[in-house]
Amino acid sequence: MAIINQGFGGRRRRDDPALPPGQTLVEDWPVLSAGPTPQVSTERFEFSVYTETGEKHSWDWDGLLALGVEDITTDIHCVTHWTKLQMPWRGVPLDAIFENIETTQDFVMTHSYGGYTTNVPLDELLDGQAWIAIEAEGAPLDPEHGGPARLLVPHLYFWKSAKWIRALQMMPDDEPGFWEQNGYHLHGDPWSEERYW
Ligand SMILES: Nc1nc2c(c(=O)[nH]1)N[C@H]1C(S)=C(S)[C@@H](COP(=O)(O)O)O[C@H]1N2
Ligand SMILES: [Mo]
Repeated sequence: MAIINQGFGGRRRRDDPALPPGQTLVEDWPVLSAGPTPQVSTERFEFSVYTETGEKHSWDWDGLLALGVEDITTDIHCVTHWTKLQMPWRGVPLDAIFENIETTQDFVMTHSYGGYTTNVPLDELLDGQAWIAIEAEGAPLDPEHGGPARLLVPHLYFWKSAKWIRALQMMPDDEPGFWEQNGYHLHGDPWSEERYW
């Protein structure tokens, strides 16, 4: 009789409909940072949106939270093949941030403390698709995971969820950010495996 050792293959849960193609389930939460962790205090924190008119819309920490914090439960998918299911987060929806912002431009470059950038189409940040996250798994975000605040765009690969978020810059055209200039896909949909280009 054959002994079938499911081993790691068993944990891949290949048939799990929540697992995008090529992804493997993790229970822990890996840290992936392209550089050192910037120390950003909530006292010094400022988040801004820059539009094509040169206008700057800014919020300090309390002003950001005053926009309204929501509970989110979502899966996250890293391009390095790990997926974490049903993570509890808390954050401010981008819908609240853009409520009083006028722009005709369709693309956003995100800017982080520390210099990281990534590009996302504006319409993929709205309608309940993205948040400025301030808590995960019931606690304030650890600095290594982007605390005090990071972008959370869970329907795209996790490199789009910029840690230590500082600003969003409106753009007329889609331009590559840090990883996109280094071979990652401009868009990054995990369900169609938009990993590299
Ligand atoms: N500012 C910044 N944001 C970032 C990164 C980074 O290096 N710097 N790495 C990205 C990548 S590739 C991934 S997979 C996730 C990892 O987030 P985590 O370390 O909280 O798991 O953050 C993304 N956001
Ligand atoms: Mo990543």
